[in-house]
Amino acid sequence: GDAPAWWTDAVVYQIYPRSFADSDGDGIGDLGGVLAHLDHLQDLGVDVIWLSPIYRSPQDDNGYDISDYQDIDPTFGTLEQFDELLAAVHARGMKLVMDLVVNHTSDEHPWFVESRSSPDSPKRDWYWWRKPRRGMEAGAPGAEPTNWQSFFSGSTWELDEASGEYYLHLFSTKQPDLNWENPQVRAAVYAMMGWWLDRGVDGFRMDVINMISKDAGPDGHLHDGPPVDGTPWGDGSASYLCGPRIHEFLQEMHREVFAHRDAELITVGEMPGVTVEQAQLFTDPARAEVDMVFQFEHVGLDHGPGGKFDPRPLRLTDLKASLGRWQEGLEEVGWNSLYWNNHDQPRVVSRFGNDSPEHRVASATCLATLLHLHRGTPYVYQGEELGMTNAPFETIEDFRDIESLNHYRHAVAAGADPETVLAGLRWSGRDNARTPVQWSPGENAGFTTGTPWIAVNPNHEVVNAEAARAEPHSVFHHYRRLVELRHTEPVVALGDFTMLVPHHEQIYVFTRRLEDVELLVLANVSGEQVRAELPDGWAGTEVLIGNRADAVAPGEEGLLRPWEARVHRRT
Ligand code: ISL
Repeated sequence: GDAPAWWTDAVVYQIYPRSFADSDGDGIGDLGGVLAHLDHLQDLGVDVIWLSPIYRSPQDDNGYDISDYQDIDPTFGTLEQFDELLAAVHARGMKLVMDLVVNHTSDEHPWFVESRSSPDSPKRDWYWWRKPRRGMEAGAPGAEPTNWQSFFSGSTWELDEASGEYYLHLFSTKQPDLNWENPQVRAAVYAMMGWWLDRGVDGFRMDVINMISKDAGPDGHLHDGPPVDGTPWGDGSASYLCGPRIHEFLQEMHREVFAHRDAELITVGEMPGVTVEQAQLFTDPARAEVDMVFQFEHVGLDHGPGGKFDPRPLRLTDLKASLGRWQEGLEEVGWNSLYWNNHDQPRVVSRFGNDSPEHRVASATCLATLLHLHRGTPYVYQGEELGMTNAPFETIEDFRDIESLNHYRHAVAAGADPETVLAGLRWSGRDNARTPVQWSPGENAGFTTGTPWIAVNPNHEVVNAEAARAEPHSVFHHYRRLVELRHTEPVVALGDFTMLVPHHEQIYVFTRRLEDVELLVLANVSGEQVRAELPDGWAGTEVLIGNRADAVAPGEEGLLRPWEARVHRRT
């Protein structure tokens, strides 16, 4: 067949600019801060940097609400600075991927301002405008066109008083959904994407891209969804996740934007709710849609019946079953992306590991080893390579994220116990991932000389880049070795995957094989010592990488220490 795509042995590093590094003392990270820390990324060895949105934006959802796709928000810098950053990234042999947020715009985007100006506006149809429910007064309770609940609490519909019509917003009221049924919308988006590619960017991470096709029958009618317990709302996801035209739209985008370019680009579609079967279609190269998708199955395994703010403990067998199924499902066609963290998820060392001083480094490196030895393209989220933890938020005033603040307001108004709601936010809130990157043990962790927009985690005195870079057995150096391994051992990138002992609740074991090279990955995902005999033929084999400085002769004692992970190699 064809040579494997360049991104099969690449590692991507995600920057959330607001929280990465501040260069001008306003307390908010910016492009100057990114430029100042490129050495750190080059030392880590990553191939690609994905920048969360830096476009002009009112920052209602930290930049995922865009009011100008072709300018940089003054908070982050200027287009000139962006060009400088892009050149610096390229000069270091890395690539730069932009966040593409085109399911919705900001309500302050000129397209929406024009659309809202009148029902007769030529851009009215660029968004989803609907009359009140039949026979009901605009604004009356229950008069929303459908019962859908927003991702950020409340209805997905906001009434525009002037016209008496509602507009759809799956996320905040300031994030109206674009109407992809309208060919002008699609053409405008493709032109904008081409503008960035012409400028030299190397691809896109596509925000909630499986939500752009809504299931509106021929008459444009949208349907109610099943009720969501404890709310007046319904779950509309059947009408907007992987809707009827999603593959058509992505194929068209590929044709219009990517097909005629011969640069080495990368596309990854963020797709909440996507199944393995759907992902096979999205990532089959023959269909020309996207290179890979972010799936959400493994980050939902510790959600209780009440959703993400209703936590329950993870069962390792569930995690293995899920990731194993994705490995198998995308073995023949398509490709996996691999991640524990991003700007929407709590920190993995606090979530699936153990962030106590005793276990933090071992559990962070154990989880890293597991993820990076799967088949797929790994994504490292800023601070993950330092073993950064969740934050000690106390009161609701400590939170900044619109999702958390809205959830608190709605839940408490509906009668929930505020302490219980806060406990859920502390566990799952997105702000856990958004506290400033901890560069040094000094003031504000070296993030800013001003007042940080969200509090720095006090554990920066111990957990920081300066300390991690100086300590050979740190989380940072372990990540660096894992990235290097992917570049030097073809079996890590391309080998097939076989899960072993799927029913064991503490150990995670699998093999990878490419021609005559075979790897055995063995990890104790618990804080207790466990018995783990090496499978036949593995005794005495070379240990490629392990996460314990005091590694004993591999496997000879038949024990794995707490959070121990090892990769054996044989030929
Ligand atoms: O964390 C979530 C809310 O519970 C996710 O469902 C999240 O909203 C979903 O992954 C979509 O995320 C993306 O689009 C959002 C933005 O807020 C997120 O930061 C972004 O990653 C809207 O643009």
